[in-house]
Amino acid sequence: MAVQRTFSIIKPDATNRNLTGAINAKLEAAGLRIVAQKRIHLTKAQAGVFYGVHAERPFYDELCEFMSSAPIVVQVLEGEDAVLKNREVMGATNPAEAAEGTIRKEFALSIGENSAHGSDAPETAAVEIAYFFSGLELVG
Ligand code: DGI
Repeated sequence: MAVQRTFSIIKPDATNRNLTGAINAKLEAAGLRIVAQKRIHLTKAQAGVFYGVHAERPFYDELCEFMSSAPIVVQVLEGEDAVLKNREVMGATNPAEAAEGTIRKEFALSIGENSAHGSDAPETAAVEIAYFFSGLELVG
């Protein structure tokens, strides 16, 4: 597997509890390199565009409220098999089902307030990276 890039978010529940460094330590320990990172505060409409694929789901409004409730840290991670590796470090969506040592097992509060986002495929990663970063901001 070649070097890949993926998109990651440290979500409001985690920034609120000052967990950015703790989460970054787990990402870096897994061999993922943070090649871009910034702290932003989304509007609800911006969160809605990002999660547009979930627009018909019952939790969509709650999700957009949550993602715009406090600052987030958006990141581009680079490494071998980065998409899958980041999904592994993040753990299952529901923290009750997340494996030991994962970000969501250790830090997530609930299935909604689950501390981290990671792209689910290289194609999604490219779209998500382009939503938040310009090429000049990616410093590999
Ligand atoms: O890729 P994931 O973040 O693991 O999961 P996903 O793409 O299925 O869902 C995106 C986010 O939507 C997830 O991180 C949290 C939220 N979500 C998913 N399922 C539920 C949910 N939020 C609530 N409140 N209830 C759900 O069942």
